[in-house]
Formats: sequence, structure tokens, C-alpha cells
Amino acid sequence: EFDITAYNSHESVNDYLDELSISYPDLVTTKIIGYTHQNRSIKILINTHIDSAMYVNSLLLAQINNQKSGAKPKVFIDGGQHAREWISPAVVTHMIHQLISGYYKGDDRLRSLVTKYEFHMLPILNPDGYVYSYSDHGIRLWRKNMNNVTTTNCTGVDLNRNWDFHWAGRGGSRDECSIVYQGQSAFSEKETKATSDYILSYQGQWHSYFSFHSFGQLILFPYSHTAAPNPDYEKHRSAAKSLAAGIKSVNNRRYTVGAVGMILYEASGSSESWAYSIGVPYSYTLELPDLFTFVVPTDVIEPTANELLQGLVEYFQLIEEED
Ligand code: 0X9
Ligand code: ZN
Repeated sequence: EFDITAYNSHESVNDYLDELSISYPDLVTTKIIGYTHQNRSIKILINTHIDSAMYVNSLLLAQINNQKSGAKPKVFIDGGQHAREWISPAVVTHMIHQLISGYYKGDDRLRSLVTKYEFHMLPILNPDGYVYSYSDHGIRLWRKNMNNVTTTNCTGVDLNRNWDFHWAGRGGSRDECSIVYQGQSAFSEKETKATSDYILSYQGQWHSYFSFHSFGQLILFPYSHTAAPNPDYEKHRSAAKSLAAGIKSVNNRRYTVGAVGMILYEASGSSESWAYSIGVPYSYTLELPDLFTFVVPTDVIEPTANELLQGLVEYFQLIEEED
């Protein structure tokens, strides 16, 4: 019942990831990185494939450079942190599909992406919220997770206010009933705890972090707790600009680039600024196409994934040239 052109249930997305790892064991692996409050698995897919010639080269290079290992730089991409933003998990899932089919079809652009970088892709960071938004008995525009934190009637924490960087600063709320409720403490939520522990377990190995949201056609980077520029502002901006240029080259869709605190609103406790704070050199929140607000027709999924992959190709090219 999984349909790559549609919005799928959490269960069928997880099944699809497992099927891929069974069909292409040399190319991808899945991992459960934790469980939600309602005990659903949080599942990630990694392209473990090592192109042998490339790998030997990287080992030799590593020896020459006297490095510890020739490991590929890691790239983390998550979607579905906010339940109602269905386009985000759908696009992450579609990108997985395209990376694999592109690899086997011999698409040089995509081949080089998965050969050079190790992608860790988490389509649905907030499974409980997604299931509630997806269900006929739920609320389509649900945003938070489904944790009953206190005895009030209000459910759910805004996971993108729960990360441990300037937690409880501006833009979050202490009110459990608010849609931007930050939780009782930083990483109080199982979903943010599991994801951040996973990222921390490879600290120092990440090249980039991307969190997909909707909507607004924005490429956002730290800081978010303040309008002041971060120390890597120029680097972040020029990489984001090539991401935007790659996206635009496909269907002429325009994304706006900028630091969260400068062009959007101050919101602390969000994932992209936390990732930067623990040493991920490049970290972004992407707000996907905004023509339809949260309820996006399914025919937008594939072009959005196409655009993003071309965006990533040009993004990595630029960073490689600069380094
Ligand atoms: O407010 C958010 O969490 C994101 N927008 S959304 O409409 N998808 O909810 C924007 C997050 C941007 N990053 C930070 N505020 N750090
Ligand atoms: Zn969001």
C-alpha cells in the first residue's frame, strides 16, 4: 500500500525503508534510533554503500594526510518534526527513492552524492503527531508530539522548541496549551532526545544538517535566538545561495535565504541552531513550497524532491570548491 507519489502512513513509510534495506543491502541500512511516547519506532535510513575504488582512494588519502580514518562526511536530513507538514516526510522519502533509483540508473549527479557523502535520513521525526494528523479521528493541522506532559487537558510539545540550545528563550512557550509549548526541560521529549543522542554519537563527523518543514520557501540558518549573525554567517549564506540556485534551476522556484533571527522570527530551542552549536559546520531549516499552506497536493512532492536533489548537488560542489 506504500505509494511514492502519495502521502503515506507512518507504518508504510517505515515498511518501505525496511524493504529498501532488504532489496539493496549493499547500498542502504535502516536503524531504529528510539521510540516515541506512544511506543512507535523512529527509523532512519543510511546509505552505507562504499564505492570500492573511491574508498581505497580515500584510505590512501587519509594515510597521506595522517588522518584517523577515511570515513565519508555525514549528512543528516530529517522531516516531519511538525505533524501537519506532510510535504516534508513525503519529500525526504522521495529523495531516498530518487537517490537509490538514480544510483542504479547510473545518474552521475546522484551517484557522486551517495559516493562522497553518507546520508542519514529520518523521514518522520515525530511519528505520534504524524499518525494523529493522518488519522480520520485526529486533527489534520496538529503540530506537536502527543506527550501528555501534565494533568491539563492539553497534549503535546512543540519538538522544534525542545532542543538544548537557548531552550526556553524567545519564541517558545511555558504554557502546555500553546502550539509552541517548549516542554518541561530541554530534550524532555523522547523524539528530540533520541535524535540528538544519535547525532551526538557521531559528533565531529557531520558535514551538514537539514531539517525539512513547511511552508515558506525559505533556507534558514543559525542563529535563531538572536538577530545577530553567527561566526560562520558568510559561509552559511553562500552555501545556501548555491542550494537555492540549484533548486531554482529545475522549475524556477525561488527560495529566500537568510539567518532565522534576521529574516523570520526569533525562536530558540530549534534543531538547526542546536546542531550548529554542537559543531555541525553547516546547518539549515528548509521551509518547503508555500503555494498551498500545510495541505499540499501530492503532485508537488516529486518536483520538490527533484529540485532539492539538484540543490544539494550544487551546494556540495560549492563547499568542495571553497575548501
Ligand atoms: O517555527 C518553526 O519551528 C519553523 N517554522 S514552522 O512553520 N515549520 O513551524 C521555523 C524554524 C526556524 N528555525 C528556528 N526558529 N530556529
Ligand atoms: Zn515546521
